[in-house]
Amino acid sequence: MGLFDAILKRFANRDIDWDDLEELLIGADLGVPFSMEILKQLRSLGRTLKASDVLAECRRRVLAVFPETETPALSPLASGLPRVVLVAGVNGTGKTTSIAKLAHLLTREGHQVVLAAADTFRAAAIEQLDHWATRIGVPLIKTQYQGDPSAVCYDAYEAAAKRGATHLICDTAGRLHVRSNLMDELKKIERTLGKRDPTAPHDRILVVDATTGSNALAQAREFHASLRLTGLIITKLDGSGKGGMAVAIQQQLGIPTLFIGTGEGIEDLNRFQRERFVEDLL
Ligand SMILES: Nc1nc2c(ncn2[C@@H]2O[C@H](COP(=O)(O)OP(=O)(O)OP(=O)(O)O)[C@@H](O)[C@H]2O)c(=O)[nH]1
Ligand SMILES: [Mg+2]
Repeated sequence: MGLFDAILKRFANRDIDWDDLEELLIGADLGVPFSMEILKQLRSLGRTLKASDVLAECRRRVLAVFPETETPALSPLASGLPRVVLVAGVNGTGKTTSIAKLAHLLTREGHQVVLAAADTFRAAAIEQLDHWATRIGVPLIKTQYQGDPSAVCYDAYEAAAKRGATHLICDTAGRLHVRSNLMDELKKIERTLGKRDPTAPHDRILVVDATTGSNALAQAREFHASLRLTGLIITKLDGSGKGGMAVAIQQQLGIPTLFIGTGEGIEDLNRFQRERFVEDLL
């Protein structure tokens, strides 16, 4: 049940109860500050509100959080050099799968993608990405299990540049945002890529799982402190999570959601469209 249905159901035949409404807004992962703002705004109207007043205000407010964007995310660089996309996140959020879907999406749009298997930490991770790369027909640069992730990215950049690829997407091992040694490894990858192109990595994307609720905000905050994130992929929106964290993360950290994942299949990734997203969220 979406937030709108919940509000309609609860306040259909009675006046708005502010505590109830606060609980619903926060329960939708919109974030405390944002929920408080909406409540304050509604209260300031100073009259008896109907559920429809609340819905209209929520829709207006949520839409306004997301900036209008002119250029699509991950457009090829004007220089013709590979656009380097570093993908990170906690364990199991859907990084590797999302990278495969993203490579497929970009390929379908006519771009040339190279993948780097920089998760050398988990033995099966390289195989997993290799399998996807073969299936979608994009080159994968890899090393042996427990190899140096930075070295893989460096080599992958060479390969991507040589092929004239438009995009290099680097998969990384899942890591807990509270483990500083693992966060340092990401920074090392970043520095290594910067040796080949001082403007790389151009995108530092965090993958969050929609079903983790408000913990996604904590993850974003920590990864942002280390990596200065440029965007978000929200996965598993086919599950119970509605993606309210996109609002909280955009509003509190200024990080835009770029893509959303809605399944385990290769086609199940879409560019973020704010109107559509808000409709689904509410
Ligand atoms: N339902 C659903 N499942 C997804 C989605 N994205 C990924 N998954 C599943 O989530 C599981 C983990 O996906 P991975 O891509 O391996 O996640 P990861 O972040 O690379 O995991 P680690 O490398 O171990 O940190 C797999 O079973 C995927 O099929 C999605 O959008 N919807
Ligand atoms: Mg992975």
